[in-house]
Amino acid sequence: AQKEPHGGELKNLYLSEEEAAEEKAQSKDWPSWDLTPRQLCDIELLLNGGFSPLEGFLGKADYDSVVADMRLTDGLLWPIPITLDVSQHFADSVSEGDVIALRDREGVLVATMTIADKWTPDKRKECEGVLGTTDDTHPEVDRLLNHSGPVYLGGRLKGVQAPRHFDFTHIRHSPREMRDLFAKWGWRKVVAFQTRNPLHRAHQELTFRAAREAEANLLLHPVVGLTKPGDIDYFTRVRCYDRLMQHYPEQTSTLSLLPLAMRMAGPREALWHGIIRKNYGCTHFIIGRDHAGPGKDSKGEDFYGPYDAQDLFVEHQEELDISLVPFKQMVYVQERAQYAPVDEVEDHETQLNISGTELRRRLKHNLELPEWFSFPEVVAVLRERHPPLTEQGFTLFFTGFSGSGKSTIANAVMTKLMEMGGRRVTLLDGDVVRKNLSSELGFSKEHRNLNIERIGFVASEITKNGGVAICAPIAPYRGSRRVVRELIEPLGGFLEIHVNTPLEVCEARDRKGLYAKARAGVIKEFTGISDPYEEPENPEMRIDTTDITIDQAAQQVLLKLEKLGYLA
Ligand code: PPS
Repeated sequence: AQKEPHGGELKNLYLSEEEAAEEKAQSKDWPSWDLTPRQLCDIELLLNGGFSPLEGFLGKADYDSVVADMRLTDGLLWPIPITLDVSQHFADSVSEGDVIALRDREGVLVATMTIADKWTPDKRKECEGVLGTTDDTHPEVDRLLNHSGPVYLGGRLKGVQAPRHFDFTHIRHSPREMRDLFAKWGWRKVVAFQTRNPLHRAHQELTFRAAREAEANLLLHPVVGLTKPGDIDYFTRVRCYDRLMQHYPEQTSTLSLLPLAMRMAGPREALWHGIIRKNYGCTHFIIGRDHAGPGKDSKGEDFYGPYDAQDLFVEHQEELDISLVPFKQMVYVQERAQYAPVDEVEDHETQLNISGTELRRRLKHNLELPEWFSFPEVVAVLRERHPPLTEQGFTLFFTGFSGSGKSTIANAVMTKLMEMGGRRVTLLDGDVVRKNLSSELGFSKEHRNLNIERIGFVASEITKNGGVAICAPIAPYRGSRRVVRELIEPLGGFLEIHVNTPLEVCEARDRKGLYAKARAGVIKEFTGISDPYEEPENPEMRIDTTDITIDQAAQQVLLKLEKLGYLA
């Protein structure tokens, strides 16, 4: 017999086909809520029983009890609140007892919920209780305090249509499907490994040992819902896992993807992960160093101790009814040419380790990654995803007064890049953009910001796909320049270049005669004359064209690109 799910019964909240069709027909006039990416993850695991015994988003009493005591009101252990947060506007439009339609982003009906409770939670209290902190460098604190809806709705769910996935469908399983597979394969003991990172030899070693120690089969169960902001995208990770699977003995191990939205809640999250794996039919769960850790707080200290998660798990081991397989950090011992737990390394031995940060650095600069660290096939996938800087896209964002020289320098830089070859370049000059993208816009603050955000969007797409975008608008407002930077930096290079030729010089040049018209009041809201320009505080470069030629200015930009590593 397989391990019982949490609370004794594996839930399946989906209606039968006929019932679902009926529910869908009735739902047309019900208030509709579009689920956020995070809520879509939660609802998938609620509906398919991954979160058994929950039958919907938590009501107020269960929520309060989970936050304070890690338990549902019936006493069952449940460490993480699963809540439906909505906007004030939507909350005001519904009442307890109403049935609402929950839809995905395309409007497809996923489930319906009868509202049992509607309340305004104390989010700070939730942060303290669940996460042990209100420091918003913690990504979940940030989400709760700064981004989530102010009102929670709780109630039972009726599943109509499972959230749809078009990727990796052959390795996505519900708890029922997973359990059936284990039964079919004759896997009685299964140890689960949770991860949100690419796996290297250290992890493989650790999972191997865990499976061997427990005399169990292994389920690699990586999270592909939402993980820590900044993590490697899951498409890349899953390709890595797939390559890695070839290095496990056949018949012993399998890979399945878990659409979980992580909270980075450390110890409490570890318990939750264990419960979910139990629902998937696993008997053992691996917890290593700093499980589901959110990184460092605003004072540079760890939010949770490295082995707090293991300790809390041990405390609740019996109730959890899934065995902990604790692990210390694994390091490579040079003299032994083997991996070992860090506390088993002798003083005279040399331990080697490549951190995540160091890995990213080496990928960025196309430096060697030794075989002891990872498998060549895995490294190849990572290199494909992180091409060296010479192949990565970037944006040059020139900003400055009209007549400062930004368009001319931008043009010169583009021409030189074309001459060098090997790069695809798009020039998004102020005038070009105003003609093709923003022809209906004027020069109010609102319109200028809209113009810059459009430029930013186009530049981000170009950068993402490995091209070079050269932008040269005035872009007088810090806020919209920051928006553009934040949009592009995660996708490739971003260089803000302040062409800080003084206003007097620009006005004296007055190449288009605009300054004269602005002084005469013919042109209103003219930047520098009758409209503000907020100076960049930390641009990557400043160029004053008062005393240098365009050629010299363009050279400065190229030398900067060379220095940063973007030119081959
Ligand atoms: S912004 O603020 O970034 O949206 O401006 P941008 O798209 O770069 O457009 C600036 C060009 O429009 C012409 N122009 C004006 N500029 C500033 N203020 C006012 N009121 C204005 N009216 C027209 C001007 O030619 C700018 O071009 P450049 O190349 O900068 O001289």
